[in-house]
Amino acid sequence: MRIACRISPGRKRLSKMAVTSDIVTEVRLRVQRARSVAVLTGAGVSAESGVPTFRGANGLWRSYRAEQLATPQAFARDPVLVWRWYDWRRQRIAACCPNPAHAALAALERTVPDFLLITQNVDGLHRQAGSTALVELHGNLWRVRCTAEETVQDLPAVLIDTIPPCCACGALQRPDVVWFGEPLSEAAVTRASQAAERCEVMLVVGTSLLVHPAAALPALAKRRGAYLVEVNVEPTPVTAYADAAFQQPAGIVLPRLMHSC
Ligand code: BV8
Repeated sequence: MRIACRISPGRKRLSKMAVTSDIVTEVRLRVQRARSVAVLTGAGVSAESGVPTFRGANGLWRSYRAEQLATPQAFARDPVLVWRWYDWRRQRIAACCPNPAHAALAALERTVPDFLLITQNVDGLHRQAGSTALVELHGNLWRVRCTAEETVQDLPAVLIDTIPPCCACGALQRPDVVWFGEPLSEAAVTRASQAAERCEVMLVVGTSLLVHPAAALPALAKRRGAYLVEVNVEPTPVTAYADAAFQQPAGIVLPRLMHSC
């Protein structure tokens, strides 16, 4: 199997095949020997499960872009429209299963003493695959939050009785996700930043690194001396300074990188 990959500029350029087996072996050894590993994932890790990414060709819904609907202003203006988008996504995701990339990361967690999976995804597929050392930076669309009392509850039913759902107190319930312009949970950001600061290896999987503050985590890890591995089907701002960059689908590369971990 050919994995298109590049290696940090300081390394001698070997033949494509040698680099492929050489760099895969190096990444495997780094991960096996690491006491502390952090992983940052984005929508690309769920792409092979059939979940639309945000900025890919199918990142549209009724010609809206996510940034137009995933905001408090859009919800205040038209809660029914925003809920119809989330309902559409929940129904799409309900038909999707975790893919080998999710499974590889859930298995990796069991072999690393200090492991944290930091995801920007709200689809719940990492949890479904068995990941438990997990920070969902942007929330989870299978939970809802009361707009008056801030109480959070699971809403696993694929078909929602009434849209928009209401709390027992009578107030609207919103998806328990972080919208653009809203602050992330301080506890989640602290936990993610501390993991980035102390990890020996960071895997950056399936994210365009356009959304902050998550996008700043790989540079933080690199500054602290982490060995940075990117898995993405296209280049991103991290590719230039990653120690290893694999430009193939996560569902193919991650199981190979985790083999015999
Ligand atoms: C905040 C939940 C402050 C909702 C989401 C600094 C600089 C610039 C801008 C800002 C900044 N600081 C803050 C901002 C503003 C803003 C922001 O970052 N804007 C961007 C668009 C410029 N950030 C915020 O508003 C954040 N809040 O900072 O608050 C604050 C403080 C105090 C008081 C008030 C405010 C909140 C951001 C969270 C937004 N919510 N989601 C929902 O999902 O419904 S973000 C949304 O984008 C998703 O969570 C998604 O995961 C995330 C990031 O996108 P990606 O995951 O990377 O997905 P994308 O489609 O872009 O890319 C997919 C990648 O996968 C691609 O690279 C593709 O090549 C690759 N791929 C595809 N297939 C595969 C693959 N790779 C491997 N294998 C494959 N098979």
